[in-house]
Amino acid sequence: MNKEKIINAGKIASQVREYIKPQIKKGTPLLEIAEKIENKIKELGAEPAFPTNLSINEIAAHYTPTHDDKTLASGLLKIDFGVHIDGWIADTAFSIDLENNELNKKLIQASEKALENATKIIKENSSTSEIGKAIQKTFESYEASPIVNLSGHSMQQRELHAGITIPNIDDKKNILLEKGLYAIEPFATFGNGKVKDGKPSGIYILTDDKNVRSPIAREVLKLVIDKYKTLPFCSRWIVKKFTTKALFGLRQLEENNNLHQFPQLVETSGSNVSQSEHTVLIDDEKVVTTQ
Ligand SMILES: [Co+2]
Repeated sequence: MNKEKIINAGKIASQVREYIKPQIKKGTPLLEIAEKIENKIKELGAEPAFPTNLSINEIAAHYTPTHDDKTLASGLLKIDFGVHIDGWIADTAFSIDLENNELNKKLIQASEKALENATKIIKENSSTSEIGKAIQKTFESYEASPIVNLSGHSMQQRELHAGITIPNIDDKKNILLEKGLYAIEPFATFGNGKVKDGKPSGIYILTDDKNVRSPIAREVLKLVIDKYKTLPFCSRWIVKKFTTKALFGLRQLEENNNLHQFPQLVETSGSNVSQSEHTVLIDDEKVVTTQ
């Protein structure tokens, strides 16, 4: 692990969060918010670790604006973004209520408090289920439920989900955490507490670098292999580089199984979802890198 790069990525993520927060109002185009976040990350000397997720209400995750997106910020908005320096990732998220709605506010308090409690207890050798239990208990005190099929995750260089799951419930698996880099991300709802796949998100990840026929698909594939490698990217970034003609290339790459496209994740009962997230480095000491 490169501790210096991990810490710096975390610092940049918190700077970007404080920069964007006051600029998000009801009616702000999501496209503008995403571009501002991603441009600021680059201005501060890092790269986005994945496309900015701006998910509204019952969409829990994986909404990123398309190149021509017209959606305006509203409702319970989750802002989830990542920063990387040489593949070392900081992953952070926060939620905003743009409706002055008491239930939305309560959900946001619940996920913030759950995150606070989880980051307090996480350490080397803590059990993943204990962390999940702390999150679940916090939610119960707000009469909210966790999204049981979304969870925190370990991270490695250029690997956003590196194998270990940090659940938002007591899943009884009791995996003991080693030194490493972890994202904790409680999602709260008053609904069913489960997400299902929704529409395609325009967020992709490379799954196979095998050859593809069409020239534009080849060009896109080369960029993905060289630039994004094993990290997620989106159609908006590809269109920016190659114009809209690249959308055909993306479709081909998906059909040829070079790329996996993530679906949006939607709460099954259509209820609003809040999310809070920090990245924690567990080394000789513990550092919440994105705080
Ligand atoms: Co995450």
